[in-house]
Amino acid sequence: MRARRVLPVIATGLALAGGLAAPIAAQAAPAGCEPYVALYIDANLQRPVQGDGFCNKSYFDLASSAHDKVSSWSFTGNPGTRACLIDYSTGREIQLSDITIPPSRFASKNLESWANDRADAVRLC
Ligand SMILES: [Ca+2]
Repeated sequence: MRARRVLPVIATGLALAGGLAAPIAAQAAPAGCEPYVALYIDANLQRPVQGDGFCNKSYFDLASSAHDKVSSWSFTGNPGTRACLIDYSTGREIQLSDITIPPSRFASKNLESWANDRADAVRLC
């Protein structure tokens, strides 16, 4: 009876798949790593192209999906924490926007037209 021998193998495979799903979901949860920045290509704050937490760092470069494409961004975490959106132009750092987290623990901004589609990195500032 081959069918009886196959079933435990399928069950083991499902258990492994379930075990892999949990860490991926945990990684995607912004609450685990604050302060947390989300970057959006459009100004409507829908579906971020990149989200990143500052767990053990104070700076990160934007992914290719967000680099020179950001039109709006949001920042969440402890009130008073400040982040700056940065562009590098001919070796100089240009601050495009900044957000200081308010008592509500969340803020978002649309970039002004001169700063649109220029961001290269984010850092705590
Ligand atoms: Ca740039």
